[in-house]
Amino acid sequence: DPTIRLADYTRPAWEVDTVHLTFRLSPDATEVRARIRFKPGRGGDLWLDGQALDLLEAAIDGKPVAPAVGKQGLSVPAADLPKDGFEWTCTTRIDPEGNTSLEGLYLSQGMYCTQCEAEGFRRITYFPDRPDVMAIYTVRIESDLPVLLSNGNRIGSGPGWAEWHDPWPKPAYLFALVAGDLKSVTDSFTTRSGRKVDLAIWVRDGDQDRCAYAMDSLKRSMRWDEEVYGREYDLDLFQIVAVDDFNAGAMENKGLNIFNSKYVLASPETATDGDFEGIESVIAHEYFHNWTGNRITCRDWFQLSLKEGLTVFRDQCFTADMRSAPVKRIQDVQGLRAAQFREDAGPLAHPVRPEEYVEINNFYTATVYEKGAEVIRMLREIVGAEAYETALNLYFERHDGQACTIEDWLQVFEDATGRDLSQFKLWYRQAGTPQLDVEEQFDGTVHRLTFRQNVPATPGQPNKQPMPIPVRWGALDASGHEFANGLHIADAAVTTLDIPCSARPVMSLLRGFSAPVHLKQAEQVGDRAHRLAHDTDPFNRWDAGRALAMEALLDGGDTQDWCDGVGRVLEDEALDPAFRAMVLSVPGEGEIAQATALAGRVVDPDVIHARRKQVRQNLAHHLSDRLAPLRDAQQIDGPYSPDGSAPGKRALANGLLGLIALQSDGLNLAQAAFDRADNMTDSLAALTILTAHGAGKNALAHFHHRWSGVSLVIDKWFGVQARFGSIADIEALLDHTEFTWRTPNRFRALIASFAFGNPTEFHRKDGAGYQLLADWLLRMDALNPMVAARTSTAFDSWRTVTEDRQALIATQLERIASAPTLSKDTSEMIGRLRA
Ligand code: BAL
Ligand code: ZN
Repeated sequence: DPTIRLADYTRPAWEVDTVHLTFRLSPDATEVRARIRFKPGRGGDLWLDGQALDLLEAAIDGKPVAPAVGKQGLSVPAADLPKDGFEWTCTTRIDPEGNTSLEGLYLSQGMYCTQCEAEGFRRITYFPDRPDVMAIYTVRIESDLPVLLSNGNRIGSGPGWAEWHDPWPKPAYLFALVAGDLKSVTDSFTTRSGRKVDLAIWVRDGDQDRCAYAMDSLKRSMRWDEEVYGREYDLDLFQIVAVDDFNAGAMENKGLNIFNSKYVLASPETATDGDFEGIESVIAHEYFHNWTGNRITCRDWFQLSLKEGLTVFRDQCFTADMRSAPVKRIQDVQGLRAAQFREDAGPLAHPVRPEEYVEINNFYTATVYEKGAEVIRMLREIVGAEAYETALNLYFERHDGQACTIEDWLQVFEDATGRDLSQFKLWYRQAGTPQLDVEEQFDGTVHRLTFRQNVPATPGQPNKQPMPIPVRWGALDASGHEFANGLHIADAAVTTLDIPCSARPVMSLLRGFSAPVHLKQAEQVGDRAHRLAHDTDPFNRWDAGRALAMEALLDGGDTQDWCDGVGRVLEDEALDPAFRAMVLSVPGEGEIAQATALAGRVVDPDVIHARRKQVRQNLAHHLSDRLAPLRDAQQIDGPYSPDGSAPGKRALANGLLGLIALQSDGLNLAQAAFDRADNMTDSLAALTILTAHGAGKNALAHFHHRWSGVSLVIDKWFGVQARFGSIADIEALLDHTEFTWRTPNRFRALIASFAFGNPTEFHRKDGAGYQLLADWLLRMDALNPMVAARTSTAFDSWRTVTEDRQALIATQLERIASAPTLSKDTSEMIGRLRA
């Protein structure tokens, strides 16, 4: 049975004090010499994980040994081991060039690079590759390449070699090595205690002028963590390396973060406002891991959310502080609903702390990350901001240098607040998005709300217990004045809240999205429009508009109230343009599909597409000649800035342009906007609108010509066509000379954009979309299982679509499942999808 279970956890048999590694780099035959000092743990045989390694020699305390070597690692019987500890040495040979999985040590366009989380270190040398084994590393790199980097501080270098030492004990997943012909952009940061930290961002020659925003984001992150969490950086050097071929977004290796270049490189001409914001938040996220992840790490991979949920929560708060807090909250909830609610509603649903897995890479999910962050947000909501701070200080004090569990985390809160959090722990254990039904009754003196919660059954969890759901609320009177507010904790199957008042109020519930639940509030006619006009909570004001739109989208009903309300918000100059842009946007087809399924109806992507188009047309018609002047009013003077009010104005202007394009002659305006654009945000927005209307041919050709060779921009060119093209277009793009398998960004730009962003073609009734995805998953799986397995989640809602489509998908899932050599990653995912 390949399943790993939380319940089976045992302490390591042997622990590690120090690790000395020497790398002799060579593209297809790198030699790694390891000298590891073991000390007794629980005791027993020595087991060292190892995969795709050639073992050249091994010794214990200098005496050659011949361990039993298998595909997953090697073992030495306890009887052959000195009881008080020993030094293990071995030499392994690995093939970075042939490593297409991009886990372990690999070669990316001439640059050596590592990715060790979760289990990549075992592809470098034999090691107890588990996060509760923490050790001090010294690393020597031998190579003719000019730049040789590893974790910590450089302790020596000469022609063809460099040595690094990291004084902080760390698990193997935080090990990093980089070697290449790289250039650096440098700066420094002085910590609040007055220590100077050198900062370096390493990129390929020619990319230095696109690092300024990343560097600035890093310094702001370092300051913020000092000011808000009291956490100072703990080495004299912090380095970031940008690499084009990377499975994920970035990695928090101690002192040497490695980033997908998408989250480092930006200039106004090549990056959108969204890209800039993405860089700011990912730089912050990886930096914040230094304390939440590295100094305090996870005992085992089931505890992944201990570091990821907390670090996402921290980066969300950072962005909220840097930018507009309400807009950030709306964006985060949109993301949560699009990805996590979707995951939680289907066959891949799992708890924030999973209890079993086959391949841990399959659990770097929206549930572990984003729902994990929501759980911490709720915890802070329940205990209060002050107690949260006290608890966090206790967490850092008590657990610094340790590998911890969710239990340790909650214990800190219990000790700091005196609360019993055993019921709260259900948020970590129970999968599924709770549904919270609210009934309202006004009796002349009291408004009574009755909350009924239901946590749906999910795979392996048929029965659920009630969870504590924090509901922030406000009561509005007929004039929109807020006369009462508070926090209600719905912690039983049924709870009630009484609000004394003399007239029936309009209730604004779940303010700021205070819990990750589906709220079902049977509001009276006009209540939603009232809240869209007056709600003092910006999140709920936006959500009221969204709910109004969704009603029309689901039932093909009247859009008058919604159009009126949106129109009033648009013209309210007192409101932030970014907020107005969000009110203007119509829920996407994926979100409508989810709402359809939640209402117990069958999802027909063609119907959804047509409805959404109609609703947008209604809005364009309703706003008619107000659109152009509103857009003109968002004109920005001065040079491009990714900060301040400019991105919101661009978002609003481009949202309006999307509606203008639905009017006669509107496409000419979009073409003019494309021709005139002097930044990527406006250029890509216009290109997207033109392409969506089948009028993008010339603009696409122009865009491609202009950005030839700039791979992050060429990704956008692939992405736009993948979202709006036909299957034939996408097949042609797969044959394009610039389509490459080695670069996950390119695969995602084409295949994932198609499967997640082009529902009409993906769900084509002849099944061609499903077949295309299955073909390419199979091809990718042979090269890079992790990327293939992630992309397979495009099938996760397959049981909600029409029966004919379900049958077609079932055939493809079966075809993938019966492929002769499927990776463990993809095979686990397909198994769960089909269960
Ligand atoms: N630890 C993997 C990348 C991240 O979440 O930061
Ligand atoms: Zn993270």
